Amino acid sequence: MTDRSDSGPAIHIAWECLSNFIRDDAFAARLVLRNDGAAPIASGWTLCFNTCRKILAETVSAGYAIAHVNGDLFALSMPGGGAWLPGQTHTLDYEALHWAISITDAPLGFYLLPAQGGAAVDLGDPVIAPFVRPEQRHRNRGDAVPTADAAWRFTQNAALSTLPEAGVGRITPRPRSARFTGGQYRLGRDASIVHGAGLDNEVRFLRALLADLPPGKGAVTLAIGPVTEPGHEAYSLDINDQGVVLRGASAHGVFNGLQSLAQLVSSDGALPLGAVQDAPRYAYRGMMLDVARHFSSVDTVLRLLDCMAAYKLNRFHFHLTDDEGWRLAIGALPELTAVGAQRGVGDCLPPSFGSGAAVDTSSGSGFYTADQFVTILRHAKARHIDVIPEFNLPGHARAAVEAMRVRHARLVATGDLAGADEYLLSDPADTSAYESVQLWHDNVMCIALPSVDRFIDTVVTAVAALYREAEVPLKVLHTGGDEVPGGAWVGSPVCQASMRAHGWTDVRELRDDFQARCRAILARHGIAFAGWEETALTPRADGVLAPDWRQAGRDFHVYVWNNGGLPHERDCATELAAAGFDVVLANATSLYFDFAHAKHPLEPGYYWAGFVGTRDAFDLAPSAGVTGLQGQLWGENVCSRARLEYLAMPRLLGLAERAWSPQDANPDWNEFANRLGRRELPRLDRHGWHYRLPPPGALVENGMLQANTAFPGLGLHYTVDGADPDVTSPRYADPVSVHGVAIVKLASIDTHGRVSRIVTLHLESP
Ligand code: TNX
Repeated sequence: MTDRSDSGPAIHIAWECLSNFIRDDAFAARLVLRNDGAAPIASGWTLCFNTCRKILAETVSAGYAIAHVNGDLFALSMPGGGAWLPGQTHTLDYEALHWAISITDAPLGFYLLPAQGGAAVDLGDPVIAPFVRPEQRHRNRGDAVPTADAAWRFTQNAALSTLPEAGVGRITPRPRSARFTGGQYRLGRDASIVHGAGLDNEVRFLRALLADLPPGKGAVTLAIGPVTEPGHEAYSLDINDQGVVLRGASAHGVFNGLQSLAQLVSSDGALPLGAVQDAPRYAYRGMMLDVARHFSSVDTVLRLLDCMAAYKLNRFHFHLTDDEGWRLAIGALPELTAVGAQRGVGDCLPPSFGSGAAVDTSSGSGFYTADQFVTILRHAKARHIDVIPEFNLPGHARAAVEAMRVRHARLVATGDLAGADEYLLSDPADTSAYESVQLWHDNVMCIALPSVDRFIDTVVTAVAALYREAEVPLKVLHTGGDEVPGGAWVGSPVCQASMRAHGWTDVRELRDDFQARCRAILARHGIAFAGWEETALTPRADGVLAPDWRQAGRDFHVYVWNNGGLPHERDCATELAAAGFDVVLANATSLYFDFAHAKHPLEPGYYWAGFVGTRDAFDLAPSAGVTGLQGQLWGENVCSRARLEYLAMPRLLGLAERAWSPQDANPDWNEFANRLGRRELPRLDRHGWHYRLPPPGALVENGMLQANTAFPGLGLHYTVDGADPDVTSPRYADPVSVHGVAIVKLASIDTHGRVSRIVTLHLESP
């Protein structure tokens, strides 16, 4: 047995939201900290942690101090306090912005910094008190959004019904036309493949598909040729008693048809006789993954690409850099990953989002080597997915800024002053005071420095070389451009000198010039410019934001996240498209898949623009003139592969349906919900996807338990003896008498026995 005193300090941490009703835009919280170690913790300790909720320093209980370090990192101390004795508890209250109604709002990633510079000790996340009282469950007194509890879900699901087999589409996203005539054709593992030129890649996918079937014959023909539907992604699929003929307008069309074929074939090789004619509604059907806030391994990325391909998504927006991480090795600038891809206590970036003090084990550390990045590009290419890399400039750039500061210091120390300045991204004399949305104070590049242009050119050159190595064209590079905090640049002597020299009076002109330089650098490399909506909007003479006509053009790709966010309820995407920009709709209210699926304390994810259910993506009515749609997986809460998959799915299918399927004034949610419950979720189970299993809706009325599910067909099990449900528990079909029962527990269960969040109903004692 290990003696506790050998294993270092142990601190039990509990956190509770006391109330969101203290004011409209602040809440009160309590931290309870107990020294569970055998030894006292010497006076002068600091307890650091992350929280997305800005703590108001002046509200902290007397005797304690909580300082904002930077970003989401805070430091709690006890100025003048004595040693922290074994068994001793510190209880302190504080207030913070804006509210806390879910686990995502709790602080996390605690670590102890002992006095006198001892090594940091990771303590993990707190025990979070359940959010039960109204003042814990709602953002403020005026928050009328109901909690997504069992009764609420029951009402939401009540309009759904189980459709007859023939009423449920077989292909997702729904194709333009699919007619099945009855009868089957059987494909076996040894089926013959006849194909034309240029389809080796598609033949490989077909072989892999056939390899999963039982032994047997059959015939599949793959060809590139004319099809009835328009566009290079179109395909036609004919299944008759002679075999399968799949024709695509291009290899990509054939690939799309293979995804449909894979959905049609059952595990015994049976295919329905019939014909499919299909083509996408939008050219751009994307997913964005942010690997900066939390790193995702190569395997996790490849899995996401596989899933995207299965649902005919064709653009992967790879958010590679942000304040909290730079994830791609750039040979010429080793600090970018040596410093910028590591988080923890040390010569690297500070812990964020609970990533902890230990650099090596931190979920905030990691990057792709050049070879790994090429692997990702090739994997995407084989699936006809274009990878759009994003390097976020000039804000959201702290990882790069910090890394280049370290590089600067290294070269200054060797006396190489010119070399030191070569890639510096910040002005050492900058006194600008600003705070970004994510609470950083130093995350904006000093855009008047020529070294910033050199940096961009060096990075773009390196990235272009990786694309060449992967034999993939680099057509578009996303430069971010979002959320630059007001106040940046105004205190920088370098920026001020540049503005004087050009006769500019507003930092806006400096920024416009920077963006023009960026576009020129990209143009020299033959790459089109992309950015978030901020890059395409500019204030009119009256100060109101509007599309920047000077920049408009199809080679300018703008990603709209704040649709409706222009003043006067104007539709930003429509206006930008009308102005001539190439617009991708990526709006927070329907397509931010980092948001919580529903308003529930245990549902992970942000919700600053609302809660986003699968139906929100499915129901989206895209703005006129857009090139396509994209789902966003911002990474603050993507702390593991399981979490990534939980957040992505099944919303990704709602996105795919809306982006591919023909426009439909009345999208049939019931049919789609049946398709998910009966076809697609079981298919995802076969690949071990950790999609979100919706907890059942349930209520008890007159002693009868009634339950339902968001996706008809999904297994719904219950117990009445207090045990947690599993696949062996009774499966709910019809209302059940629960007279005399004290506790009912329900869960959705997938075809492999994976259990959703458990729903517990405490019944009145009889
Ligand atoms: C806003 S909207 C961001 C990201 C965050 C995200 C979290 C936009 C372009 N930027 O930096 O990760 O919200 O939901």
